Amino acid sequence: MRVFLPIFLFAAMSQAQTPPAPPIANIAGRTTTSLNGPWHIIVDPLETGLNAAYYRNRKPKDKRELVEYDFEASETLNVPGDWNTQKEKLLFYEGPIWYEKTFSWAKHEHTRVFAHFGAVNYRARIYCNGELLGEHEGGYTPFDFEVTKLLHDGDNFLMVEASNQRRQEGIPSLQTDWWNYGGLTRDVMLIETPETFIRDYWVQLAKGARDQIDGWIQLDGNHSSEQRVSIEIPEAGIKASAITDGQGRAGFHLPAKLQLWSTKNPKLYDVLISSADDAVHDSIGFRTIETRGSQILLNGEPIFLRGISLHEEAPVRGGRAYSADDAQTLLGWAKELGCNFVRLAHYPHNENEIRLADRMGLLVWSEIPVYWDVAWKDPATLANARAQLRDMIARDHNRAAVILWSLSNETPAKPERLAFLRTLAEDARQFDPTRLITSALNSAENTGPDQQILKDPMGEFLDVLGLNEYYGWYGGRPEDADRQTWTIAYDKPLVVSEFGGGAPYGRHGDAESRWTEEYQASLFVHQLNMVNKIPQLAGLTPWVLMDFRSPRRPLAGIQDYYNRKGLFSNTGQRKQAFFVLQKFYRDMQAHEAPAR
Ligand code: GCB
Repeated sequence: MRVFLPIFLFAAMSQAQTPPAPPIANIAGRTTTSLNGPWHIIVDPLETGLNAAYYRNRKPKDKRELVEYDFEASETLNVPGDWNTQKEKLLFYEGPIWYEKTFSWAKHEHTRVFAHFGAVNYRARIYCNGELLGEHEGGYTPFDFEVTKLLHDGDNFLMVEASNQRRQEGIPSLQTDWWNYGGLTRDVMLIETPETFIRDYWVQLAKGARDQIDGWIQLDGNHSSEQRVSIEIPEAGIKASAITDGQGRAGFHLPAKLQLWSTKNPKLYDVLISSADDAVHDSIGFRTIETRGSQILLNGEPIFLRGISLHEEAPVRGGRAYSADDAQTLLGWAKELGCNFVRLAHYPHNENEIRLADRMGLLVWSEIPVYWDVAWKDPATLANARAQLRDMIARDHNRAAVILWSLSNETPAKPERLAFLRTLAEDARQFDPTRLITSALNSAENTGPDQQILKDPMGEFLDVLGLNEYYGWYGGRPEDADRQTWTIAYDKPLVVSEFGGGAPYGRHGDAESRWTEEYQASLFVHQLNMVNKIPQLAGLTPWVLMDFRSPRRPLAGIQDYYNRKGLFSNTGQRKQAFFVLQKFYRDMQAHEAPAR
C-alpha cells in the first residue's frame, strides 16, 4: 500500500529550497519566447499530485500499467490569467492546481535559458522535464529559474504546482478584502541570454541631484575577469564605461544635462546598457523626489498628489488584470478623474501598468501585501516579506513614475509589528536610497469629541504618512465629518490613503440612505471638506477607482461578493462620487502653478 504524504510537504520543502535570486530586470528588452496560451491543468485539492509525481508527466508504458493522470487529455486554462474567473467551478477554489505546458525548443551554443514567471499566486513549485527547479512564495512578484542544462532539442515540458491556499504565516496572511485569485496570473516566457549577461542595472538621478546620474550594472555569469560595461543615452550625449569587480558589478557617477520627467512632461530617454556579450535597451525617465517638512517635492517643486487607490482587477472582463489594455483602461480612468498619482493597492501590480504610468506621467505608490495582521514574530514570514519587497523594488527601480514604496496597510498597533516593519524600512532604503517610504496607517486615536490624532510610532521611520480613515462609513455620519479635526503628530507629508463608502451603480435614494450613489457622493463631499483642512495634507488616494471582487462582501442584491466602494462599477459606469472627486481635482488644478 502506498503511504500518502501529508499536505505539509509544501511547507517542509520550502525550508529546504533557497528562494530564487532577484528577478532578471527589464524582460521586455530581452530575447524571449512566450509560453502564454493554454496550459493543461489538474485540480488537486488533496495534494495527490506530489505523491503521484505528476511532475514526471508520465504515460503508461504498456496497456497494463496504472497511471492515474494524463495532462495531455486534461482540460486547459489560459495563461496569463487567474483560474477563478476562467471556470465557474473554480471561483472560490483555494488549493493547488498543476499546470503543464509542452513546447519545442532548439538549443543554441553559448546561451543560457531562464523560465520566467511574471507572478504566480501564491506558492509555486516549478519543474522542467521532470526535475524540480525550485519554489517561490509570494503572489505578485516576478521570478525566474535557469533551465539551460535541462532543455533538449525537440519537445520539453514545464510544470507548475501553483497553490493559493491561504496560510497564517503568509504575506498576506489569512484575511484580505480582495479575491484570492490563484494561478499563473502574469506572463510566462523563456528568456535566452548570453553566458555572461546583464542581470540588472540602476540608472537614476542621484538623490537630490538634478545633474548627476548614479548607477550600477550587475552581470551574471563569469565574474573571474574584469569586464567593460557601458551606458549610453544618445539623446543626452551620454556615453560612459566602467570595469566590473570580482562580483560582476560596476558603478558609475555621470554628470548629466537632462530634461526632467514630470507629470506634465513624462520625458523618457532611450538608454542602452551593454557588456562584451549583451545589450539591453530601456526607456528611463529622470526626476527627483524628496520631502521638506510636510511637502513632497518633485524636481524640487512642491506637488499635491491628486490620486486614487486601485486594485489590479480587470475592468468589464473581471478577474486579475494583466494586459496592456487593462492598464490603459484603469489608468485612463484615473487620468479622466484628474489624477497625477495612483496608489496601486495592496500588492505589486503588473509591469505593464507601471510602464504605462511612466509614459502617462502618473506618479505611483507601490505596496507589498503586508496587510492587516501577519505573523510578526515568525522569522520565515519576515524573510518572505523582505523577499517580496526586494523583488518589487528590483523590478521597478528604474521607473520614474514610482515615488513611494509602501511597506504595509492597516497593521495593528502591536509592539512586535514595529521591529518587523522597521526592518523592511531599512531594507527599502538600502535597495533604493532615492525613493520615499510610506505605509497606510489606521491607528488614529480619539482625543476628545470630534478630535483625532495620528501618532503611530511607525511615523518615526516613514518619509510620508498614509492615513486610512472611514469617517461616515464605518463610524460617524458623512455630514458630521465637517466638525472633525485631525492632528498629525509628525511634521511630515500626509497622504489620506483611503476613505470611501459603498454604492452599486444605479442605486438611488436620499443622501442619508446607505448603499445609494447619493450617500456615497455626499460622503465624498464631506470627507474632502474635512481632509482638506489638515495642514500636512500632501495627497489623497480615496478608496477606490473601481468595484472589485471580495469574499468578505456577500450582501445579496447590493454587494454580491463585490466591494462596491468604486467610483466606477466593475463594468465601467461612473457613479456620482466620481464627479465629486473629479470636480475637486479640477478646481485644484486650476489653482496650481503651471509647471507641475
Ligand atoms: C480598508 C482596507 C481595504 C478595504 C477597505 C474597505 O481599510 O485597506 O483593503 O477594501 O478598507 O472597503 O473596507
